[in-house]
Amino acid sequence: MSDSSMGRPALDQARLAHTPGWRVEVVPETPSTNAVVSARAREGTAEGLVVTTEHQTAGRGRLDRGWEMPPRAAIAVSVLLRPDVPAERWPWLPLMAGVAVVETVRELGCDAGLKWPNDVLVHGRKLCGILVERVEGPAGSKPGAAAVVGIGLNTSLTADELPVPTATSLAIESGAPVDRTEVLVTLLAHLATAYDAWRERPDELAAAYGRLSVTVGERVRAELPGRSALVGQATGIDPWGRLEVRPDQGGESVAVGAGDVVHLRPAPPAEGGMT
Ligand code: BT5
Repeated sequence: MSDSSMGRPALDQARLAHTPGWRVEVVPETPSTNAVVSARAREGTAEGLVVTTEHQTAGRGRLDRGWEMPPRAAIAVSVLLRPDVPAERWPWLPLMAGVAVVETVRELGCDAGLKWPNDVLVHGRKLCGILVERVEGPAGSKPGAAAVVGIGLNTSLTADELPVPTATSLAIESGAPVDRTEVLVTLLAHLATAYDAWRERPDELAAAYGRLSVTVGERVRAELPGRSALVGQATGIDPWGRLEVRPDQGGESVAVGAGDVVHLRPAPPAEGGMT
């Protein structure tokens, strides 16, 4: 056992095995739970597989970035879904997972919100990141395409262990020890509920996302891939999960579907305008 995992309990595999609605597997160590579940998806594994680990050694972030976590100090989990939903609605999946995470940590007393599209923030610091990857089946095959929903949630990292200064953990926020198994069981229950809502009552999920968003209503700068940055007011989320931004310089609202968003301070009042 490495120094950092000393005194940190292992996940309770027996309890996880009885998580309603999911088939949970715990692997001692893996480069990436998303890579494990993607491989299983390509083999045709059915929806509902969940893979988690005590130690993820080469976690993947979005846009080829990395995700770091010390052993037993965080949750790295990936879930295999095969949504019977038109492909154009799949961009909502990361937002759906974000709703499940925020509802989980709020239930544990942590006042988190969602930065578009799916960073879970507490007081502006990142508690959790989400990476959803689409895995194609062999052409014409059943069961076809899958979505791998990967969630990295900082549970008991100490301030010294944070990989970046903009991160935080549940233990730092609460000042109390955190039971990773309990958090994971709660998360999987919220994920099942959010997944059902997304498939059957998308307006309900969209409303929940809107309530939990810390981006909608903010002034933002959106870094658009291959284009110049867009600065304006975030006014809402469209049916395809894109952030609607009303540009400062006027003109039509722009729907931002990819890229990074930075929260800005409110614009100064226009000269000669009302204060
Ligand atoms: C994400 O990417 O936030 C998605 C992270 C998804 C990780 C999960 S863990 C289970 C599953 N298996 C995987 O291999 N991945 C998924 P992005 O928005 O690109 O943010 C990445 C950036 O967050 C990095 O470049 C760092 O700046 C920062 N970062 C890295 N580790 C962090 C941590 N533990 N907590 C907070 N920020 C972190």
